[in-house]
Amino acid sequence: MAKERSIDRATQEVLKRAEEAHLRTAWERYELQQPQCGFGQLGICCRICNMGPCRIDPFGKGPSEGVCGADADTIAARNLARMIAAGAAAHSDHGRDVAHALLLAASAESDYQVKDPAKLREVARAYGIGLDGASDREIAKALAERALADFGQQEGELELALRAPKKRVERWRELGILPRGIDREVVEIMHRTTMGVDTDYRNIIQQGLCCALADGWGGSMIATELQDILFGTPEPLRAKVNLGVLEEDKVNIVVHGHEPTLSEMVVAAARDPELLRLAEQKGAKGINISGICCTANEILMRHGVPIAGNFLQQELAVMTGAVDLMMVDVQCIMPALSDLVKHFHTKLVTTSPKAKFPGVEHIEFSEEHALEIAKEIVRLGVENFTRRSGKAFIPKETMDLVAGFTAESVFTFLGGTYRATYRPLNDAIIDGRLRGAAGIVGCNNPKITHDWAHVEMAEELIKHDVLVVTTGCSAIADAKHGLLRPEVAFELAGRGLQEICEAVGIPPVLHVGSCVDNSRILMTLTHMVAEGGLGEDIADLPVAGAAPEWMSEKAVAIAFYFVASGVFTVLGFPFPIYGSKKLNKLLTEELEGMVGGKFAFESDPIKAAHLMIEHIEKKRAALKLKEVMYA
Ligand code: SF4
Ligand code: MSK
Repeated sequence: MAKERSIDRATQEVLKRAEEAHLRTAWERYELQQPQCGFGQLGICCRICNMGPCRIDPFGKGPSEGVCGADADTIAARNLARMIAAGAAAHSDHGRDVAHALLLAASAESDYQVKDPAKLREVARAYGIGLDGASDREIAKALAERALADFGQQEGELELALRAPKKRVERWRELGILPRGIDREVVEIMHRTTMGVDTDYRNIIQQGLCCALADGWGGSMIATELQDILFGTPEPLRAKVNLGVLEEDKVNIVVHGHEPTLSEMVVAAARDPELLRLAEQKGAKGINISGICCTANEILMRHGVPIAGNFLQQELAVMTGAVDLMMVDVQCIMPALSDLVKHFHTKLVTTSPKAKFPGVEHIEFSEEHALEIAKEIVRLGVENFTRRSGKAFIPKETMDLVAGFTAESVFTFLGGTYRATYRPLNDAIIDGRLRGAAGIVGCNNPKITHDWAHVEMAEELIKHDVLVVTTGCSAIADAKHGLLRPEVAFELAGRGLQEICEAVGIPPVLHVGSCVDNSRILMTLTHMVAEGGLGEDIADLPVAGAAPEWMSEKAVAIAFYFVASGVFTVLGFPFPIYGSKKLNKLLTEELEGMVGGKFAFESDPIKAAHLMIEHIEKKRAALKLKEVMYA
């Protein structure tokens, strides 16, 4: 059973223990949900107004419209657009909080400081902020204010979206999907999809594309860029991953969620001499911070802090009995944790005013008192160490990894320290040493064997000389299976990719960060176009994207902004749209003529990888590139 659930050994071991202890996990709860609602899966139920809930009969025997007359196309498009709005809102609200932290960093008293002044200046330049003679603090203030204004901007064009290749920007303008302001595009979806407004499924999806762009080139990009400014732009580094990073004899504090504003401070607090002394007094050999999900990716990328696991491992970390405190902020936190911790000594602490759990201790985070609050949380974890009862069950599995790649460091790495350029990457694709590049991102989902689709797909692509970049829980899956080690290129990559990995010293799968850091992939694609030789638009590049185990609304927003940016994107599960043939056709065929990208749905990761390879070949042929060297 455990093997069908996950390909990860540590996960299998803890799942076995959970079964013996009659503890439920997401996998059991998923089984208890069977059969899941067919109308929901097809996207043809609507409860937008109180004349409903309404549902459309997919077999054409029952009702073909809701009480108001909305048909399957309208209902499915509205539901999907609302998923995009929710995903964009989540990423963008994260970006807003980071912008607020940057504003605080402009004052001398703040716990936050500008750590990357070069990036501060680069992003300020993108906003057209005058830099002459200005101090870091002055620029930080001006930039934070401009970024914050992007959320409420009512007219005009989002400044960061104009970083995209010229042809792409023109296409967005022609289609009327260049975002005006971040919040505005989210709100407009909510308005258009309320009862009795937009009925045209094409028009609804058009706004969905616009809102998704406001996420990728707006909210998410603001989050990534400003985090780099505040916490430092990541550099390649070595670290470890999987539940085996928990340490029996140390205080284990696990941070889980998405925003690094607090977890950065927790990393600093764990080095506090007073807290380290306290840990010693309690009988611990130190304080061990590790992470789950994207907040883990954030502190891994910048500090090499180990990752305990990805999305489906959050409950399993608690089940080891070794976690003294789990601190959560926002997004991807299972409500089940609050009951689960009652079976263990683990203290669960919520920190965001946006995410409280009934009965769970809440220590509210504020950027104004960041370090003080982080110390309070770490202290609580240290004090809880003595409450551990019995021996912890920590699986031995850990894996080495190299992470910390960015649009900038790929640039430097591939170009060599003295020649920071994308030229070698583009040339490798042009010469056929590399077939192309692919982004594999997104979550885990108990509907599919945990980590399996991520790993299979990545292995198949690198075998065919496709360089893979990865983020989020996909990156953690690949890391656990050793794909983020440079040496894996010799075992699994095609000969062309092997030669590049050897020459440059990089793994064939590059970890570029958290979910908001998918914006790094947008910038990487932009740099590739700017370097020349691979067309004039992102849609011309021999690249593709995938989210083989997606579950979150945020993944829907991400998939849409990649497609809207011109990238062919394969999802492991279809969107809930199969109740509308027209909507399916629009997304999987017709979008390509509009935005240059389109969707495919394929649950077999090997077949999905070959859809991506076929697309890459199609683009190579259009660019009249040579045959790949080692086909
Ligand atoms: Fe039913 Fe129309 Fe109301 Fe939806 S908006 S619940 S389809 S009446
Ligand atoms: S954490 S959004 S489960 S990737 Fe970003 Fe993982 Fe998906 Fe959450």
